[in-house]
Amino acid sequence: MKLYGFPASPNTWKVRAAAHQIGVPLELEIVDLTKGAQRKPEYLALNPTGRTPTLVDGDFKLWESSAIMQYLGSKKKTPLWPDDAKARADIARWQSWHLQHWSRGTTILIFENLVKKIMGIGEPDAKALAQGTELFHQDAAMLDAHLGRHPYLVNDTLTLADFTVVAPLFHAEPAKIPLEKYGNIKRWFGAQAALPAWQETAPRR
Ligand SMILES: N[C@@H](CCC(=O)N[C@@H](CS)C(=O)NCC(=O)O)C(=O)O
Repeated sequence: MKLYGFPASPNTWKVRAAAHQIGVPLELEIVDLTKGAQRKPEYLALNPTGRTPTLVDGDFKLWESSAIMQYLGSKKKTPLWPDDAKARADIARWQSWHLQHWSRGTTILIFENLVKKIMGIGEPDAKALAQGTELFHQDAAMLDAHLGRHPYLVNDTLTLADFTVVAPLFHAEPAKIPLEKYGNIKRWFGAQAALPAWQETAPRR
């Protein structure tokens, strides 16, 4: 299977880390977002949204990182995507929350504080930063409370939900994501950051 993606982006990194943990080999095809490769016709033929990542498995093309992770989890028996309807719904719940809520604040902070700097496209916008920070705190408070009661998001064990929700935090430092007061999130993040799956798929700096 081939994954088209950009290694430093959280959406690509988490798919590669989950694939590593599951034990499903993925061949990486780099789509250089800094050069606009996601808007080239040959890439748009795979993924008309012009975003990364995209999985290609034979003649099956799949975009949206959560769907890709679930597909990889179904390819090989794994505790990350247990064969149980309630556990799967619970994982899908956290992935949905990530897409609709958690990724909003974190994406703004990553874009304003990190992407703009790397791309040389100007200074962070104060209004956007304030909005991103407010959204982040709203969601972080709930996440921290959940992680105060549980070591992981679903069934007290590592699943695709953790791989999904933790991903933006790998850029917490340069993106100035304000994690300071969230001790439970920091403990949970630290446990995952120590996994070979994340370390061995980390983008080369
Ligand atoms: N909901 C999508 C989001 C994909 C996404 O926004 N990818 C970013 C990189 S993290 C991208 O390709 N951006 C390029 C662009 O928007 O031009 C997913 O989970 O796969």
